[in-house]
Amino acid sequence: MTTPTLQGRAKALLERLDRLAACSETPGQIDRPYLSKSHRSAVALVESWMRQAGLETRIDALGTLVGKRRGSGTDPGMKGRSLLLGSHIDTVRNAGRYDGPLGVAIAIDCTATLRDAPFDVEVLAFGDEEGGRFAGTLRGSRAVAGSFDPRLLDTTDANGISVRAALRELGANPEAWRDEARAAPLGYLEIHIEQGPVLERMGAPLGVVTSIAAATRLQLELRGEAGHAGTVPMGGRRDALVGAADAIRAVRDSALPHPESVATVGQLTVEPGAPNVIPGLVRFTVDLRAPTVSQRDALESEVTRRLQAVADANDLSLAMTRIHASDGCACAPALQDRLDRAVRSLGLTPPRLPSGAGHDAMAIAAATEVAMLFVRCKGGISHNPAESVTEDDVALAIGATDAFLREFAHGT
Ligand code: HGY
Ligand code: MN
Ligand code: MN
Repeated sequence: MTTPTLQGRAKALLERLDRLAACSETPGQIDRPYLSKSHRSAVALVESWMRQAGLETRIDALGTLVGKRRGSGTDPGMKGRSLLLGSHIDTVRNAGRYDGPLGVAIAIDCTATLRDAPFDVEVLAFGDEEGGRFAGTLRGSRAVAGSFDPRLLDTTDANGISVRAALRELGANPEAWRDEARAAPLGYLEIHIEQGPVLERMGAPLGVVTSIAAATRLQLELRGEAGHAGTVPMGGRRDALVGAADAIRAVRDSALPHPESVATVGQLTVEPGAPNVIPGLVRFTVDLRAPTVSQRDALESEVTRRLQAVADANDLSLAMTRIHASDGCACAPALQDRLDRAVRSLGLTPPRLPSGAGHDAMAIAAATEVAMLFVRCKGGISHNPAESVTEDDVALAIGATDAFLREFAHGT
């Protein structure tokens, strides 16, 4: 049997991702929340890929699909030690098909390179990277890193279903969450689309990630007074939606003076939401990112100050809950250099760049050194069905991953 070329592997891999895109809650778009029916069908499909690649598979306590290739056993010092690879297979609403799954599919495809490595290799297909269904994220990767907070099992979705109950429906055993912490992993590699325009602007197919931004996600409530739209004079209304309009602008204005920071209102609901009722309650989210924890915290303080001023000016009450926070992480310099050599072995010179997007690597960094390889995506578009990569760039990503793993395993 001839060894498939990088191009052939990339073509087959992209066809697999096209099939995975059909695993969605919503026909005609990609919408795959953690522990949903579509996540379960995605787990079944990706598990078949893992088994075809000769990996032992299991679903862990937090719903992460794990594909394992055992080491050769030639080095007693490496017994039970794992190199971790992976990314996520859950998605945002109306998502693209590569954010997460591309990294999982490349990791599975490249495990063959580690056939006679002295250590185990595990491919981790995480299911809770995006958040959205349940407040909080990174449950799976935090469990692997040994930093999981079991209270996150009792978070409930909009229908009152808990993470714990949804895990059981997937066939996972959430009570075993402690067992998922890996003892001294050898390292973690995540391949991921850049989700930004930098590589495209530099004409570079691949990039080496230097760090991942710190992030905070807030849930806010502005509460006024519902009333009859026809009878309550404009003066003296306590209209929560007018207040929210001022709040959204205040969030944006908080970030404008800081070019490396971003602030976004992504979700908003209005109650009671009737055309002839003055809105009494608005709930919305704020997503904050900055290169460092101190810059992130300073931005959060500025947003909080401005939102309280908006509430006061509109005679509204403000309630704020931090539903997610990540300190981001630095990618290990030695692994960055190893990735750099791997990409250069293809005749390319990879830029080094930070990631504004969050990744499971942030959580895994609590337990081991992490590295990320970025793949160029068209227009930097992501979290959007127009997300796209080229077969050539995916072939290069596969080649670079093979080279990284070969050097990691054999120093060659
Ligand atoms: O929001 C993020 O940065 C990631 O896509 N979950
Ligand atoms: Mn994403
Ligand atoms: Mn992602």
